[in-house]
Amino acid sequence: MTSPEESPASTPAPRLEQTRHLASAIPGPVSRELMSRKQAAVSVGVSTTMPVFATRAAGGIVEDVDGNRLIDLGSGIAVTTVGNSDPRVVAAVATQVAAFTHTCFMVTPYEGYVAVAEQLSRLTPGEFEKRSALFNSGAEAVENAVKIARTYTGRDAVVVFDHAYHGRTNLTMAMTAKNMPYKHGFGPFAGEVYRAPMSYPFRDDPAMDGKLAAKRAIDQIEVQVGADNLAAIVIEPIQGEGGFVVPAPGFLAGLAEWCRSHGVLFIADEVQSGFGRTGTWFAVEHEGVVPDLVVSAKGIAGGLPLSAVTGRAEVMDAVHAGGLGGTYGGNPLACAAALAVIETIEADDLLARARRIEEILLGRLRDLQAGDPRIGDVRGRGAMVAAEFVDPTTGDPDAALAKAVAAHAHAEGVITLTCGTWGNVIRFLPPLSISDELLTEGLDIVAAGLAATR
Ligand code: PLZ
Repeated sequence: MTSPEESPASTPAPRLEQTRHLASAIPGPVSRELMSRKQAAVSVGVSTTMPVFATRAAGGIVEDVDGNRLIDLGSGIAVTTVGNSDPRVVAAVATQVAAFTHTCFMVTPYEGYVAVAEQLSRLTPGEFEKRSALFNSGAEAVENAVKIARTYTGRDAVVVFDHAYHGRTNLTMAMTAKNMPYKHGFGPFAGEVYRAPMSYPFRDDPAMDGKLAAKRAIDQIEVQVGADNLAAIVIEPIQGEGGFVVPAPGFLAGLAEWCRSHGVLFIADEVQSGFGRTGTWFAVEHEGVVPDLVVSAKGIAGGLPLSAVTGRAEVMDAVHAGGLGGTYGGNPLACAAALAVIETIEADDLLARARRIEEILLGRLRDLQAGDPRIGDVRGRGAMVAAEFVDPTTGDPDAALAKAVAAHAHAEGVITLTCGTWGNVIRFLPPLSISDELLTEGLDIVAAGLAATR
């Protein structure tokens, strides 16, 4: 691995020291000042996990306006997978921004967009001819995947799952499971979206293996929707906001097989789980499942806004000419960044790095779990790992504990995110560029937070 300090001389080194450092309380005075400006200028609807304002970030560190250096266990919600301001991404974007910033691909196209689509054809699962379309956000790409599936199948209904998160636009709010904060008061929502039971091994009956969980979902879909009305199943292979729920082995394959035999498209929302995060390019690969359409975003472009729908050529080309697009979709800067991200993941073997991070995360969290019954479950793959907190006697979700542990980490300079339907899960999403030392130090602080709440 190349640390930011060792990056090639031809690319600008971020020179951000890779150590945690507390120069002030969290938040410090400059962040406090900015937070009061935020309150006076930014809608209260847009909230922040930590009340500190960033100035620079690289490797495994985010530096704030008060000179604090925070350990990054969040990657801006699974976005800066190759590391923040990775020198190769910076150089690619700098070259592109100096050449041209925008023409609109629908007006005068450019090579970068096509090159990203070619790479997606190569990297997504499935040995068949593929096409892609590029967009700006995860939600926008999920919406477009549904549009494409409806056109191809001539059917309306879409099935999503308990605990699912697919975005905040109208259609994707309908697809997202959790009311607060994502949906509350924002309806009415788009129709023809149906919810099926997810495989959630920690909370399912132990006898409910992947096959049975798939059968449970399929039975409900057949009764409540009917395969003939169903365009697609949309599923996160490992759920993100919903709690890093890893379905039981065989669940995804069971659903995919049923889809195939009923002319229903299987769409993998890999917005959070994709692009190397779990140690493979896409998380469905762990289950040997080949989706008809794959949705990418977040990690694809190292922080520049880019998303994609990639899939079977006959499906993607069922749409009428001009039916897909948008002013900024596949913006040239974002495409340049994505090509550099792909090159970086391959050159630095970041898939192996994600698997090494998995060992560290799972190993440490399982050790903690062995001595602390409040950790009900430890799960995840690669650099997408979580601990679920419960009341040890009842098994009920313990959101207050997750919140207290995260607050302790924040005060000590570790960016830690929570998630889960009940808010009782702490998730670990470090950039793959983090050092073992910083990752271990971050985990030490989380462990100390846990001990402090006993
Ligand atoms: N699908 C699986 O994880 C975004 C949301 C943060 P956008 N997850 C982070 C928040 O509170 O808004 C996400 C996801 C999955 C779709 C999306 C949506 O991606 O790029 O945020 O639109």
